[in-house]
Amino acid sequence: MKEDNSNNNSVNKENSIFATSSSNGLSSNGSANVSIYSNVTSGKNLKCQMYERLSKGLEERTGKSQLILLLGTPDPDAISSAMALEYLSQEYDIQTTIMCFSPVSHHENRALVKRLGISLQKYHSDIDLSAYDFYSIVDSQKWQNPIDHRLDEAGIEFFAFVDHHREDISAVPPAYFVDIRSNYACTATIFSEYIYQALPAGLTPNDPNHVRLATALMHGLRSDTQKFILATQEDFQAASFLASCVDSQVMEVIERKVLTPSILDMFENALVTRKVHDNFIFADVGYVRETDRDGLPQIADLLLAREGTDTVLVFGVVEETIIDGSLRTRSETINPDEFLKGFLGVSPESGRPYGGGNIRDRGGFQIPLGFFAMHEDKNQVYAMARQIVEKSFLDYIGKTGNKSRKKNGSS
Ligand SMILES: [Mn+2]
Repeated sequence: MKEDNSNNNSVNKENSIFATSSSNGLSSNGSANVSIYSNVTSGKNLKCQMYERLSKGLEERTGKSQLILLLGTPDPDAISSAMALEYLSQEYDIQTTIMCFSPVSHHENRALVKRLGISLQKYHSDIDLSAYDFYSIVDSQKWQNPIDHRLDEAGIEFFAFVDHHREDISAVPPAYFVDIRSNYACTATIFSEYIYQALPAGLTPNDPNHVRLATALMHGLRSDTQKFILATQEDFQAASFLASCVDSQVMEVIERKVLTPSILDMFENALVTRKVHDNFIFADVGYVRETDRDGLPQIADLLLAREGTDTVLVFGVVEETIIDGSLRTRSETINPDEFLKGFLGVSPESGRPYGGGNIRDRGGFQIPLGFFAMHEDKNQVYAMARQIVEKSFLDYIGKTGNKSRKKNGSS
């Protein structure tokens, strides 16, 4: 496992895509050395070398302070990956703060955080970022984040970007270390491999830190692979490496299905408002608090269980300011990413699509109410939001004008 340091980009000439990015202006050590590990199915050597590169980077930052950013709603894959990076960083006396921008709302994620004593710092504009030397982003399709400009101003270096998503990887994140493996089902697997490299003696069931880490990573892995249905060979290998240290009792508690009273209320609303169009269900749940936002995909899953239904779209208005929706499908023909981008289009302000998803079974969308959120009559605002979403949806599936609302009975 020899790593040629300095500015050598040719770690593996056969399998990987490597790109050199110029310095983002934040790095103190000249031009960043960026590697994208993509579509690699073989090459143990490369895995070693990616870890070597990461650990060398951490070593160079010994004693410094790191911020790990979780973009979007923190999920088990992101949380466990951040824990693993924190663990690897401890070896070099690096202090880590894991920061998120949305609250942890899904029951499973709250249980994960609580049971394993994970400390997540919710971002607030009062937080003094100058206390940090560098930042990393794990498990995110995007590297652009809500505090880009603040990090930039404070001169905080973009250190690592590690992810598994299949989105466009042509825009290389301007980080010192980039590892994107689109042939993996989750980021937890990439971090399990780093841990494997970092611990030649393996994980020890007697070490509480190892048990905590292995349990979190296994949960991240199970969650992103839908309990291994989507798992690749690499994911199974990672799971087998973690297995001996997983606390199955904790895992059982974390994965226990619980619906909070407010999510049951949302479900009740969804049952009342739902409209069935052939194998589609369209439903809305009313106004939703941000902490209950994660209830939307759970409700979509519940409605998807209805016989004869293969696609569900559920939305609500979160914190009175944003229409937030979730799509679930088991249709053979619907590609959620295409569907959501097609039916909602692109935001004229940001130039980005309102929604998106994976190609298989799930997606989501967010439409800010903007100016209209200030209107006093909340019922009217809600009715308007619903009308717009529903009309676009019906137009898109070619059902305009067909009001086949079913209040009770067969559906
Ligand atoms: Mn993930």
